Amino acid sequence: MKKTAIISGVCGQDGSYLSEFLLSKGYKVIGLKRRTSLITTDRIDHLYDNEDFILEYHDLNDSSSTWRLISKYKPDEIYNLAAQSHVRVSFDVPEDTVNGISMGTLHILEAIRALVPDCKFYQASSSEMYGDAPCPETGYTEESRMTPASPYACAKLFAHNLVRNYRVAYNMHASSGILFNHESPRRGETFVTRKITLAAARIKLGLQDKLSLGNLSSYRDWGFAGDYAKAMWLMLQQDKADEYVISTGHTYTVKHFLHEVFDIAGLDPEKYVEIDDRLFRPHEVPYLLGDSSKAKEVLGWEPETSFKDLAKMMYDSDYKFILDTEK
Ligand code: NAP
Ligand code: F7E
Repeated sequence: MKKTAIISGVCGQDGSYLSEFLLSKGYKVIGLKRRTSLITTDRIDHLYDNEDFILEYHDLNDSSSTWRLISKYKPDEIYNLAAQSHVRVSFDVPEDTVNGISMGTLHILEAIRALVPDCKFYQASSSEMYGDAPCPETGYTEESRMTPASPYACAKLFAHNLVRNYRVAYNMHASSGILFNHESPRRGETFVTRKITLAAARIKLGLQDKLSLGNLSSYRDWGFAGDYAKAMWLMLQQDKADEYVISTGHTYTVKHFLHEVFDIAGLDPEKYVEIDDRLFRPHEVPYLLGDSSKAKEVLGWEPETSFKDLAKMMYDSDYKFILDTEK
């Protein structure tokens, strides 16, 4: 019998890669999307013809939809990827961000406990939970101190703790992946990597002449989203639920990413980049480096895409995209 998996936030970057991955493994995938005034299914449009891919409306802030869908499909696995995931925006809409992430996760856990106690659960935790806590030389581990630095990160830490609590209190198979930044050609256009690759492509094609950025000195441990989707699945295939850091073990500044991409494009960033104070955050996360030794040892997971390959993959894809759509 086919396994059934529910993915919340299916229209997002990770939802699309995870859907492809689970369908390739023979799952029936129930993708949950929320109602939006414009169509947001671009990343999953190519999956529509697959009879094992079903879309349903859901919202993290509507617990009735959570309970109804879990009751209807009685899934074997649930991947909770939905979130207002933009850290800077979480300072502007803190209540919506925090409610969705914290109460949305609580409702899923409660529905699993009541309706499908054997269902395995994955929570999309985040490296943002470490905030500005001191980083060990070899990177943050599952045991490192967490001092979140945004409403988004505070809510993610609440949900992370809740998952651990339900795992222990009710013996639920509930795991958290502490994923460090992961990017791809499908990354949202307002995250810094995609903003840079899109701008470089437009500048190269003579369609843009300025790129406004905020803090260029923060460090991020950037991996490829396609590699990280596999790690989510691996966590739910273990006998015991647990929490795992998923990262590359390399960290670079935003400035380094900018130069990498502009070098690929044959452009000088000094000519085009301007710093806009409005893009700085009230509380910045200055340095993120992950130590994913536990994932390697227990899950057999390792990242497969280098920083340079990721930057090139994203620039090449955006160059083609802009050429096809705007030129
Ligand atoms: P994403 O592209 O922003 O996708 C998030 C999805 O959640 C979107 O499809 C969004 O819908 C949906 N969503 C937002 N608010 C919702 C609500 N109230 N109810 C239902 N759905 C809602 O994010 P991602 O990069 O794929 O990340 C997936 C998850 O991993 C998120 O929880 C994120 O916080 C977490 N995470 C991401 C990273 C990373 O580097 N990418 C790292 C660690 C953790 P719309 O399409 O309608 O906006
Ligand atoms: O910022 C700096 C910014 O928005 C990265 C989310 O997926 O990963 C992501 O969160 C850095 C920050 O990602 C701009 O200040 C400079 O230091 O691309 P970002 P993020 O905040 O690290 C984590 C793991 C998640 O969980 C989140 O969901 O880049 N930066 N100039 C800028 N950032 C943006 N967005 N735009 C700029 O113009």
